[in-house]
Amino acid sequence: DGKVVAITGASSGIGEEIALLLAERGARLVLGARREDRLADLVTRIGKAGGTAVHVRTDVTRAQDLRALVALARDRFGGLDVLVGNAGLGMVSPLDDLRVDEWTAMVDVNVKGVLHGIAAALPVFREQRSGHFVTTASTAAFTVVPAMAVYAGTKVAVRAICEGLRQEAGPEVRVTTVFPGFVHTGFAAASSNDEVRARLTAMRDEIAIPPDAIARAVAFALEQPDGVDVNEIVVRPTAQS
Ligand code: NJP
Repeated sequence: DGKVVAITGASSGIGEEIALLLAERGARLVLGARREDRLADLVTRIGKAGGTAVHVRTDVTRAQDLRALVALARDRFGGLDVLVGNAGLGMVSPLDDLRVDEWTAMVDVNVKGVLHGIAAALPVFREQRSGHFVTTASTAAFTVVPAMAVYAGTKVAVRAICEGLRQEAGPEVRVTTVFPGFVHTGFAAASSNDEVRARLTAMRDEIAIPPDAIARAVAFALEQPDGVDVNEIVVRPTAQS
C-alpha cells in the first residue's frame, strides 16, 4: 500500500522474506545489511517483479549506518513509515567455550543494533507524528536452553527495550516485536561449536518453519488500521517444545 519500510538484515533469511512479501504487497523498501551483493540481487528481483526497493550497505553496529538508512528512505521516498530491526547474530555456544568475541558481537548486533535503529528513526517518527517499529526478537527471550545463554540474554534485552519503547512511544508510534521459534535460515550454522552446530542443524532440518511464516506475521502487524497496535507476536513450529 505504498508504505515506506526500511529493513535491517535484509540480505538473507527472515529479512529477505519480509522484503519479498512486503514488496509484493506494495511497500517501498529500503534494504540494509553488510552483504551488498545480496542486497543488490534482491533489489533487482523485486524490481523485475514490479516492486520498488533500494539498498545501502548497513552495519547495525554503527549508529551512523542506521542514520544513513533512514536518510535514504526520506530522500528517495519522502519519509519512513516502518523500521524493521531484524539484523541478528546467533553465534551460540556453551559458556565454557569462552567465546568472548562472539558474546560481544551478539550484544553489538542484537542489542546495540536495535538501539541504533531506535535512535535513528524515533526523531523522524516524532516529526512525522507517525511510525512503526518492528523488531525481530526470539523465543529464546522466554526460554533459555544450554548454549543459548548469551543469545537469549540479548533477546531478553530486546524484549525489554521494545516494551519500554511501546510505553513511551505514545499514540502516534506503533511497536511490534516478533518472537520466532526455529526458522529455516543460515542461523543454525552460525555456531562455532561443532557439536552445537550439528545439533542445531539437525533440529532445523527436522522442525524449522520457513521464513515466510515470520514475514506474514510482520505483514499482519503492518496492515492493521489506525489505532490498532499489535505488540508481541510469537511464531513457533508446531513441533517445537
Ligand atoms: O538469520 P540469517 P535469520 N549489520 O543469518 C544480518 C532472529 N531469529 O534470518 O550483514 C547488519 O539468515 C545479516 O546480513 P549481513 C535472529 O536472531 C532467528 O534467521 O549481510 N546486518 C543477515 O541479513 C535475527 O535477529 C531464528 O551478514 C547484520 C541477517 O542479519 C533474525 O531472526 C530464531 C549484521 C541474519 O540473517 C534474522 O535471522 C529466532 C550487522 N552487523 C530468532 N550482522 C531462526 N532462524 O531460527 C548480521 O528465535 N546481520
